Amino acid sequence: MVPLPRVAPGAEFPPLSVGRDDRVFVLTGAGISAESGVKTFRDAGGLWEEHRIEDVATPEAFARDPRTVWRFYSERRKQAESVQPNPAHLALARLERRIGDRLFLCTQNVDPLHERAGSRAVHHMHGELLRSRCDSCDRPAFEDERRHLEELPRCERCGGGLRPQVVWFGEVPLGMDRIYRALSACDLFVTVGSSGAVYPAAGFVSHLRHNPAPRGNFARCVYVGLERPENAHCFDECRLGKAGELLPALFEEGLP
Ligand code: BV8
Ligand code: ZN
Repeated sequence: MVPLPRVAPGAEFPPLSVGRDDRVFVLTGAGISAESGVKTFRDAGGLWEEHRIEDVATPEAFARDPRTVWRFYSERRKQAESVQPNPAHLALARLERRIGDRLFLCTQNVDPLHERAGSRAVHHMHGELLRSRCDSCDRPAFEDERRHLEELPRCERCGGGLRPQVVWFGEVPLGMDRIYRALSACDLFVTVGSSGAVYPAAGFVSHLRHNPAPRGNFARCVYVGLERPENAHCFDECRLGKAGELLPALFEEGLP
């Protein structure tokens, strides 16, 4: 029986200690970018211009009405130009500088804020807003900050249609094998700012509940965010508060 999580304001918890051999898996969601001015999915009420997000962010929607989908992503590309990382992103970049490849930073976000904060190894499991790829040929995804509001963008190589390099509902997230390898090796799992509504990301913590780490221990699972997530019961602790306020002091100072 998994004990219920301790749910309390983040300030009531001591910093997380990270041992010199400990491996840390951090999963971030839209909540980490909220203080940078990027709308979360919930704040948008799951809506964008009277479309349900699940209806705009699907391959079927793109096949049916690529202009509306490109408008949705072009709006977000425009917003991405002016947003800056907040103290939460900067805290994770600092953690990477301290523990190097013992940190696996996996984000559900398609914004570039972790990179802008200085994080070097970021795994975008749902893709990246500022990249596009061809829907017809195997040309690799490429940097593309352009907004496509009128004519549909064409691939220079084959003339096929371009699409945003993001993972839509119904599509397989990127690098799942890498993710599960990092999950099964971690001693500490932290989710920051995710409502725990979208799978498989929301299921990572319960995967850890049922699969011990190599040294036989079970990873410690900590949630940091404004409100209890839907998968709160899988965590050991839920530290409530804003990511920008809690992350800078989340990991014990003077890590090895
Ligand atoms: C897949 C890219 C098979 C595009 C995204 C029925 C039941 C269960 C599952 C399903 C089902 N029917 C279908 C499914 C599967 C489906 C799914 O989960 N649907 C949901 C709607 C039920 N999932 C999929 O289709 C996935 N693919 O399953 O393939 C498979 C499975 C396993 C292995 C292999 C193959 C693909 C999903 C990816 C979709 N693409 N993004 C784009 O961005 O446009 S998802 C998108 O929504 C985000 O990337 C993110 O993942 C999700 C939003 O979630 P959050 O990040 O959590 O954001 P949210 O707004 O919800 O919450 C914000 C939180 O922050 C809140 O809790 C809030 O309190 C907190 N917060 C706010 N401010 C702050 C804060 N916290 C801290 N500080 C603050 N200041
Ligand atoms: Zn092409």
